[in-house]
Amino acid sequence: MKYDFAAIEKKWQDKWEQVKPYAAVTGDKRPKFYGLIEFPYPSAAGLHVGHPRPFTAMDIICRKKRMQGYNVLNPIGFDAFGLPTENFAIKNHIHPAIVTQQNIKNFTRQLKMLGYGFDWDRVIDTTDPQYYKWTQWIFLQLFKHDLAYKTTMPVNWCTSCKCVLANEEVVEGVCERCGAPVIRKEKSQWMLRITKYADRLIDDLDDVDYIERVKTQQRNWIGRSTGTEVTFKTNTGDDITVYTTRVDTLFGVTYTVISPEHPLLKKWKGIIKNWDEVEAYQAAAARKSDFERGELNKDKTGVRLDGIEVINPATGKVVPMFVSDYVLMGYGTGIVMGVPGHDQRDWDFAKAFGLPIVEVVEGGDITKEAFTLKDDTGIMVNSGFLNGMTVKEAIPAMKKYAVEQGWGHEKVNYKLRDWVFSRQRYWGEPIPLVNCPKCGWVPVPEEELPLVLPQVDSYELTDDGESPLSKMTDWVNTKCPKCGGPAKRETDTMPQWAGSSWYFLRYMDPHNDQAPVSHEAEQYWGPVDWYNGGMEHTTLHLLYSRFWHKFLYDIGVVHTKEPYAKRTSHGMILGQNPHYVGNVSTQEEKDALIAKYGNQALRPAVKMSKSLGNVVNPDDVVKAYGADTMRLYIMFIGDFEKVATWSDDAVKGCKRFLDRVWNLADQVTDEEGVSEKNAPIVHKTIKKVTDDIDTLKMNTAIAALMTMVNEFYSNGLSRGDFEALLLMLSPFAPHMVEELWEQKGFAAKYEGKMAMQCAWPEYDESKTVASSVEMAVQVSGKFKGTIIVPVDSDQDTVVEAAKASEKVAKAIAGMQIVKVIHVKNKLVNLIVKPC
Ligand code: ANZ
Ligand code: ZN
Repeated sequence: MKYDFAAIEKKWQDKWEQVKPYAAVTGDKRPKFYGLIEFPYPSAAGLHVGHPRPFTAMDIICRKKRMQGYNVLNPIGFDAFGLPTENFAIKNHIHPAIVTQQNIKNFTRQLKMLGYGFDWDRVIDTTDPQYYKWTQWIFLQLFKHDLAYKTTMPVNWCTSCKCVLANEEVVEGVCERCGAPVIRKEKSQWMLRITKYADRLIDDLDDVDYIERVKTQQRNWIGRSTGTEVTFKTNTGDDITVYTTRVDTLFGVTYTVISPEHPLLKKWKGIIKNWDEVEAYQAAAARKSDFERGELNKDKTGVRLDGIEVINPATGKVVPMFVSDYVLMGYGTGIVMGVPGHDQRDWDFAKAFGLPIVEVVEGGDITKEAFTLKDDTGIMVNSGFLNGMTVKEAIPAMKKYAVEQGWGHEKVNYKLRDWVFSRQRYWGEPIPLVNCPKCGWVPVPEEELPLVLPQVDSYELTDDGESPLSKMTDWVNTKCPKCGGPAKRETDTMPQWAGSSWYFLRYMDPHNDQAPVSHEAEQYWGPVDWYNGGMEHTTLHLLYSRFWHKFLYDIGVVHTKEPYAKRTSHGMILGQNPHYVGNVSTQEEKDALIAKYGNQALRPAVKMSKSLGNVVNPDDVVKAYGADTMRLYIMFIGDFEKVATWSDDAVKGCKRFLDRVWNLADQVTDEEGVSEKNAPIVHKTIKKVTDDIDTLKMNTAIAALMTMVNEFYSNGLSRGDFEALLLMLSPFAPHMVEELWEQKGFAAKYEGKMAMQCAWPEYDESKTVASSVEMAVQVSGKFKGTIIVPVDSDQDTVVEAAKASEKVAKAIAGMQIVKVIHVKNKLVNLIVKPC
């Protein structure tokens, strides 16, 4: 019989649609497992080949858990508000709601096509009023708890999207979405006080199982720093305060710097003799982004404030003051003490302005660069009572002294800013507040939620940067819910991050119209046991949703402090680079590519993009090879957390493996149970696959299954051997497995149960002991992977096994083997030369 994957996949998907084997049951007695992936944004382009990587991995984890007896919640939904849909709608004159529904339909088709075991009765859509009713409700609770406020502030403004961006959405000075420059603009904005949760967002990381780089990125983003505020006297009548983490270096201060935006400058206008120069400098700084200003290795600019004198409180010495844009107004006090001997930016500045550089910590060569180590290597010098101490000792000693003298105190600062929460766009949740001339901001009564987005004639951008809703006077003009007088609705909408800040709770109880989630459902399912998602969301979505969850904990909606017990992250899938120098053979052609594409031509793989024509569409892959092959390949492609490159040839290799499994069915004998001959490989493979799935090593799990199949081919196999293979392969290639399971009579044996409904196979440690061994294979000394062979195999067997591995076959194609180095049970090295 032929492996007709298209018919088989359709047959089983239809069956799953009917019997719903993936339904999660709230309150069930089995232990629960909640596996979550980041829900997709339903773009017009459909599922990207990057989606199946995390989706398939979590699907495999959940399928195995189900077979291990867990009550599994593996949900899916759509994060559907946001700019791309709105822009598409504007361009094509279709309502964004219609565009969204079309896109969701297409995504749903594709997700079902890939055979994912989602609970389809729990699908959520953030643009559904029954969903965003609760997003609005949570916002109102934040407002009522004084965690939402409106303020005029300089915000990041994308010149192309004509929209405010959160700090997290500005990447290296440009808009994360469109790449246009981001400038500073004064605007009135709704803000959320995420900074109130800064300490908890850092400290509670100790209680969760996140991969280390996610924790580190979150800690750095929040940027908690413990230092000292030191007050300096000046000749202006005003004292100034600086923030420093190196109060030990106070004897090395040779100047001070104030930020161009600092309000004291204006106050000192009459005292500063070169005011014109200062004003011109302020204007120039306003045009730069914080990113540009904070960059290291950048030429330092600034202006000395003529007429201003500052007195170092530790030494009594007078030092000058400068204005420079490397000091940001939004951090610390907006004024710093310059210690060029021990801070690189200060060193660069001192060099540029010919200022003295004084050594106060011995250990480096400050004529070449600042000496910045703050461990025990540095010893204090030129620093009065601190001399001879290490930096570690000097910091607390100086802090104590400053406190005693009354000009210093300890201070904790954070890099984290409050979250800019409003957007001047149409396709988002309306902010449910009314502005009354008498009562101020008044919440829309909760029983009137959802506050539904009104139909507008045009959701085009407005030139004044106001939301398109502001043009809907019928909607805007309303009555004050408090006093009944005339009032106006807020016309800004929420950012896309709102709906995704709590969606994992809604999956627990998606149809509840009384609460975002019932206590019963939340107590049963919370917290999420395992959440996988992209690294790019670490400082955005992950931080925002942890903040909302902590707030919901504080008001008694949820019972856990943290939403996700475990967080992992996957690497991106890259496409082949069509302009790669390796694709051409002559030097002229290579040079031409380098001339045209620069460094880009040197990379074999690049991000997939329409313009490069290297985008892989999951539809095409499934059509050509089937969903099971696609699933297998995307897991076999490489280490899960690393970047991987798509290869059509390797897809074919996975298809060949499934063909081999299919054909193996004909060789199964009538012997029941695991055969004696295969027992070691079966038990070993069960152990390996079980462990590997738990640790996201899907690629090595698949390799182990491939090895097992090879052994079955050489040893022959019993029904028990085949049954173990099918059960283990079931999470990876569920369609094919169910078909073979049924055809070979296993369904009949287990009361009509599908393989996925049967128990995950168990292994017996004592039976795993090596009858086979893993050996390293080299070709001319280069490592080409490993093979599994029977213990003490002779050289011929080993060489044959090595040649059968794809990597080796590729490496020796067109070569002849001139010598074999064989170290029993350890290594085989095939020395080759061209034929
Ligand atoms: C003197 C000094 C000496 C500093 C030294 C460092 C090394 P973190 O750790 O990130 O909190 N700083 C303070 N406010 C600033 C602002 N608004 N803009 C730019 N830089 C600012 O960094 C704290 C250090 O960053 C502070 O400690 C200050 O420089 C600088 F050998 O003070 B330090
Ligand atoms: Zn009122």
